[in-house]
Amino acid sequence: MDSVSKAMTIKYDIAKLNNDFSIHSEFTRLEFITGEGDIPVVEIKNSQASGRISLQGAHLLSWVPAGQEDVIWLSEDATFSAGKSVRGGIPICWPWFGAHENNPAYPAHGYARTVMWQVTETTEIDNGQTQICFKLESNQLAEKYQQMWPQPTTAEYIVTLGKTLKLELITHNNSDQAITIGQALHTYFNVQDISTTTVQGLEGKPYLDKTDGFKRKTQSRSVIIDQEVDRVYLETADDVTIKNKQREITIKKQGSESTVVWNPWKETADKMADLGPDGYMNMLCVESANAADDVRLINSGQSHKLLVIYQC
Ligand code: TA6
Repeated sequence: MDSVSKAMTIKYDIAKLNNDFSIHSEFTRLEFITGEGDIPVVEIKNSQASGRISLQGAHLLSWVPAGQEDVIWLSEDATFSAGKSVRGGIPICWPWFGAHENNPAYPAHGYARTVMWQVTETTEIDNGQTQICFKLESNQLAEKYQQMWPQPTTAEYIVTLGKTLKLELITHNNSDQAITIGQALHTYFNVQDISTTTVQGLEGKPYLDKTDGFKRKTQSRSVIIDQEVDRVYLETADDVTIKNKQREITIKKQGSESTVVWNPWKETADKMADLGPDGYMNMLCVESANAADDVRLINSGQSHKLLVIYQC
């Protein structure tokens, strides 16, 4: 199949996706549309919340609990095109976090955020929430990705959207050897005003400071953002809360003992093409991760689950 026919298949798959997975009930509407850049997007609305997820990267773009502002920040200058990650939302960093260990030419944060994921199931849950499941089979991807990650591995991503947002990222090692994965749900939170925002729950924790040559430091009190912050906090299995005048967002997690906090601040943001004018003032990434010494070894035939719940 040539590239033109392939692109057309993606477009016409919308009808099949709706045929197989759409939900139209009294309380739930789940529908696939062709989004910007011809990339399929699933739109969900139920009695508790609404949301949007791009099938490229299984990238959640919006989560709006009823009566609230979007909890997720999406840059007004975000671009949507095949094979390119989107600035904002919840990029899935997988199967490595940050720079690749041995090959600097491989994409930062892995490739999962730039490839199409398959939808496997949609469900209306009794309590009014909606669940959608995605899958990525590493050995069904283009050759270049299989060269980067030759071990047959399946990633499953289960999104349960309601007044809380539950995200489960499960990695199955289908190969006959152990694998080591790094990952993160690189969530951009909509904080509206960074100057009044703090992150609580990281007090006393060690962190690696990327802005200072990855020096190991200790967080004394709650985190405030008044300069570029790019840190991997270690030993962080407990809840973290983002607080400001508008609201509190609590992050609960399992299968993760590292937490990345990132805000590029003005100078770095100005060098980025897609963060938007003063975008850094409205966003904060707090990422539930398996990064640095928290990467996970998965034995042959075994799985690892990263589970995160956001509540506000
Ligand atoms: O998670 C923090 C971080 O790794 C930062 O160092 C910063 O580069 C950011 O992610 C964004 O990365 P991206 O590859 O999306 O431009």
